[in-house]
Amino acid sequence: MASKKPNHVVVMAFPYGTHSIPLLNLVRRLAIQSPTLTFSFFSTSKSNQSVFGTSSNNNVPSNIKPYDVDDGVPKDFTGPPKAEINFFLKSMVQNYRNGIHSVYGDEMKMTKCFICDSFLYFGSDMADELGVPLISFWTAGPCSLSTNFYTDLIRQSITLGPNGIDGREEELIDFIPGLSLIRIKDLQEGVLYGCLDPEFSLMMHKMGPTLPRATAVTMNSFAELDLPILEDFKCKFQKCLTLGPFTLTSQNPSHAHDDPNGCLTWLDKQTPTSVVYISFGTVTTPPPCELAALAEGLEESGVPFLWSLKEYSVSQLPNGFLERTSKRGCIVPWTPQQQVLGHNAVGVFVTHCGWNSVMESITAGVPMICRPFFGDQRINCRMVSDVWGIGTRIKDGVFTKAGTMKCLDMIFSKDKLREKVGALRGLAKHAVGPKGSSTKNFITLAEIVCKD
Ligand code: U2F
Repeated sequence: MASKKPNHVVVMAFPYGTHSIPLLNLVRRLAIQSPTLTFSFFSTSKSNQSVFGTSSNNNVPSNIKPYDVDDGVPKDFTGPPKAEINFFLKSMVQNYRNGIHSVYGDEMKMTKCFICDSFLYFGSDMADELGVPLISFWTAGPCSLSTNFYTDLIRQSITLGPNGIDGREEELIDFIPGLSLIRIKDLQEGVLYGCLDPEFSLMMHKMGPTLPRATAVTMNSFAELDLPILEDFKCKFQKCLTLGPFTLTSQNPSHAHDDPNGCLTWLDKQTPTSVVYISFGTVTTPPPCELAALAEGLEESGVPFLWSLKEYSVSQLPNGFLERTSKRGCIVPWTPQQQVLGHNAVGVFVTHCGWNSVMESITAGVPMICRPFFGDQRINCRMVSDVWGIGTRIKDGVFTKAGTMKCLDMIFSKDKLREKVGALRGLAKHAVGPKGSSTKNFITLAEIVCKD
């Protein structure tokens, strides 16, 4: 740290769900562009190990340095993962400050810029204290950022009586730009009703007012997907930069080349657009009764399927299902999803609507059957089905045998959905092309982060 000019970028990652990987993808692009800057990537040891420690990520540029921050979990703690997150949330403000201070000491003045997961709202105070730019990175879509940003307005505009949202689930949030088809029941827990976790809701509520303080709010999306929402953000934030889809821009797609379970070889043997691909991301597993119903629907439909299913859930499938479907089904604990979706054999994606999965499905031109569970997934699902028209939600919100069969039949018989997702795929490719919106936005971002 002997250089006179500030040349350090402090990166603060949120260590749960699929947050660190897209942030690292963004930082990797910036680090390659600016080899004289050092990017210090702060996250918990567990998250850093999974992101930096895997073979697929070992070509991280040498000017990105991972550093661990305390996860707040007591040493002898043996409770569930949810409780671990709670320890993290309760102590994160001080733990990030301590972690960063232990690396920089008195050299904080060498900090040129902060790049923070938007969840880590306290990044704006840290950047202000040093008088340097803050880049806020939102790992989900513009739609869910909007409902988080407008939480107070939503609470003021919709007064709930003693019955909560009962009977009002279908009311539209049409007073927010771009959200005219979003219903009350699509909102994230904690915005107007429900509570996933008090600490988590508090974090999200604190985040909203800090966004206009960021020099730029960035996200893994592309401008053409959500024009009205992004137009509104342009008036509210100093800069709003869509930079994706990252599937098309990342220099080294994370775990894209690892296929230890032979999924791609299996797909090679299937006919084009015939396979149902199923995955519920990194956090969620449907309850056993829904897993069974989904399996029954797949079996009865007679479709070929590739299912990313955690090992402990396989025993919850109906008796004899694996044997009966072994000739046309492949169940594995992990797939190289980006490549799977990009394979011409895949015809539909059954998804929980995590944002990364939605982006990956759009860039691959694959329509979706949505079964959202929590957080932003319901609003993402509404965008997929009602706004963009590139998929369908599972009937009645949960998997049943009949509902699954109906959705499969609908997706395979309606070319319109496939055409629409194909058109969005074209726009996404254009966005990252030489004159595209995401390319221009990345140039703007690089100027903020890298300029002398
Ligand atoms: C949280 O979402 P998840 O991590 O559960 O889900 P996604 O955002 O869809 O990300 C899953 C990633 O894991 C990859 C897949 C995605 O990049 O390609 N993957 C894989 O490569 N192979 C597999 O077998 C299974 C998955 C949260 F729950 C969501 O609500 C948020 O939208 C999301 C982003 O903030 O984080």
